[in-house]
Amino acid sequence: MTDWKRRIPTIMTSQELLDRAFARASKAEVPGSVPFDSVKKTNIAKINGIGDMTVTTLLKYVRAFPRMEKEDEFFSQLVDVVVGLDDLKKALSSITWAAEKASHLQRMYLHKVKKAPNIDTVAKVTREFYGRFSSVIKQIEKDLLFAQKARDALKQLPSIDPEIPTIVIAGYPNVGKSQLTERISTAKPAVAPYPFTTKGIQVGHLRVGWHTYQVVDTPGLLDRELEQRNAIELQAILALKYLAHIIVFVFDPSETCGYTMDRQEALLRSVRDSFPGIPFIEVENKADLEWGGTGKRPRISASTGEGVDELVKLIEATLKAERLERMDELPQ
Ligand SMILES: Nc1nc2c(ncn2[C@@H]2O[C@H](COP(=O)(O)OP(=O)(O)OP(=O)(O)O)[C@@H](O)[C@H]2O)c(=O)[nH]1
Ligand SMILES: [Mg+2]
Repeated sequence: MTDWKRRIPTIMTSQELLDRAFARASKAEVPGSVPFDSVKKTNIAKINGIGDMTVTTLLKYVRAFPRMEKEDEFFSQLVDVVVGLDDLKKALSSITWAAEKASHLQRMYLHKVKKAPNIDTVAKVTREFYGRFSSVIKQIEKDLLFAQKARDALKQLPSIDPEIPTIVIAGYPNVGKSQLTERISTAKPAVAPYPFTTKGIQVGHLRVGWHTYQVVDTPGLLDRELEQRNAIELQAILALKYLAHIIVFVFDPSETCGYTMDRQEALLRSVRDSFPGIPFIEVENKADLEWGGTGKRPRISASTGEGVDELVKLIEATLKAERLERMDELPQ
């Protein structure tokens, strides 16, 4: 991922673009040999000022968005889920269209002003330019608004380094994934006592000895078919699919999350089926509460920290075993 995040400027509305351009143009005043000459030169300066400023700004917007063809699969799919790739492309191509149209009007009306035989015609032709130019910019009102919304959404996407081994924390909503992420990594995700607190992917780092790992907190998943998943859940699926070197699956046997263990177990089975070959670590969270637990898995408490050090050791050992396995696969 490049530095595009810093590059995308605030996208102005049609009205703001026009107000800014017309305000600047209203100050233009070019002296001439005779009044007719001065009016002509002044209006030429106004048309150029309005046209240049707006066209440059529109093209700057279009160029600031990342070129999806150049981005990796994970990123472009994430943008698709969060923003909608087709909608984004449509908005950007409308903005490009408006820039071209505006530039065309600018050239056409410059010519008309130059050819105008008298002051009245210059004024009339210039007014006509204002009208047509404004109408083009107003036509892309909704595209500019969309681009602004997309910009805000893109800026919130995490920066993920594909080179760093990545631990993805998954499970039902409200089981304590974010609390656990916060405990083991530098991430500071929101933790709250209701489902779907986490609405996007969050990334933190975990340092163990010489190694640094990425820890990715994901939105909660319900046990249901892929087609029924909403945009929030789909982000979790993308993280599992593209980023996970290891999946830590969190259970809440206290069921204070609001979901039964049966449903949580069913989700684990379906996630395991969907991502074969990725090592899973299953943990039972909220050990500080009064619950029996199943006795099948390590017990932890993301709240008190109980069992968390052991979990980190287990993650390390599992990733190390993975590394060795991969080295075995290399040609000798
Ligand atoms: N008692 C207890 N409560 C916990 C523990 N871990 C998390 N919680 C509480 O469970 C609730 C949900 O925690 P989160 O970390 O937001 O859960 P999540 O899985 O990230 O939830 P979503 O983002 O909504 O999917 C919060 O009220 C936490 O304080 C724990 O180990 N013990
Ligand atoms: Mg969360």
